[in-house]
Amino acid sequence: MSERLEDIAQALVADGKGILAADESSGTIKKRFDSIALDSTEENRRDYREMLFRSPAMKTAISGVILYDETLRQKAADGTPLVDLIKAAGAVPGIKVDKGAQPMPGFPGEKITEGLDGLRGRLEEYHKLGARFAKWRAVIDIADGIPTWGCVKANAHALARYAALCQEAGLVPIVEPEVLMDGPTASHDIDRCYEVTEWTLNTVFDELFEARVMLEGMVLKPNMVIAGKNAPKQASAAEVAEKTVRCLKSTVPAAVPGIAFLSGGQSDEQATENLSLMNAMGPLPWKLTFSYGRALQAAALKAWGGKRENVAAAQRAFDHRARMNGLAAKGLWRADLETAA
Ligand code: 5MM
Repeated sequence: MSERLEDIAQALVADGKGILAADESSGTIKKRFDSIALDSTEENRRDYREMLFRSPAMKTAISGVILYDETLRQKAADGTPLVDLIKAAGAVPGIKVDKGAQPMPGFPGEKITEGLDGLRGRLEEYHKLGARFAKWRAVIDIADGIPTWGCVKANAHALARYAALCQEAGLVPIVEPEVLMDGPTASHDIDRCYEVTEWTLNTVFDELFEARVMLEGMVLKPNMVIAGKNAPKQASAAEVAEKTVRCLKSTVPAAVPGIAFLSGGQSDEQATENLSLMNAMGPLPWKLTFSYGRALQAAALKAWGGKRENVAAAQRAFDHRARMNGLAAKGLWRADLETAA
């Protein structure tokens, strides 16, 4: 595979494919396993991820996989490095490199993502271990008086510093500024989400420009423009699609090859439907696809339940969601395909 950043970025947003976000940190994967009453041991985490990476849809619908540090170093039960399973499926291995969102001093209720110290050295090692792209997530919450300019600016600046370091190391940066739909309050309407997302993305692209990040060699991972999960009035899929595309068109330069959404707490089908509607609105200046964690994995995790005898059923569940989202990335998903399956 080409080592050019532009080519890697294009591969990540290849037609009908998207990214599997499997980079849950130790705390998050524990929460996921708690939901199926399974201990979060190193072996269980390995078995779960190996099951996903060996699923048939990896070859047809998944362009890349975002891993956590532990997974990048892990071997499958038969001794094959998990990274090699991903490559054998024709997908690109990636790595989460932020150290998580921490309370921002002086800004009650807001967070700043940490992890820039020593990042250059870590990226060099991750490249040697086979990663060809990276991910950094900034978290922006919406509540009374929140977000503040200080929080938006600091997070955008960190994203740009991270992206520049990635490109220096030969890794495509996935730039993820997530405006939360499921934060502590989450009662905002879709128009407030539009306003905050537009503000955040404008600030992020200003910072990327100032940090001399090559836009052709990156992928944006934003939230959709959507109401908070506790909002009394939820927007229709058509409204989410229309407002998201409008917001992105007014903030994301056409030089960016692709945009891969996070699912953010939407239901599996909602995340698929919204993406499909957006792609059906084309032509668009960039590819629009998925980089889902929960919306790709939830059904598979439940079907698996931590039991070896359920592996085939869990892989079928994962394949189905990956295939539905692959269709959505081309604007070709239909509700009846869900029930037909
Ligand atoms: C898979 O979850 C990722 C890691 O989260 P933590 O660092 O909090 O453990 C997360 O960044 C994820 O990649 C994105 O939020 C997309 O996942 P969803 O579930 O929102 O599609």
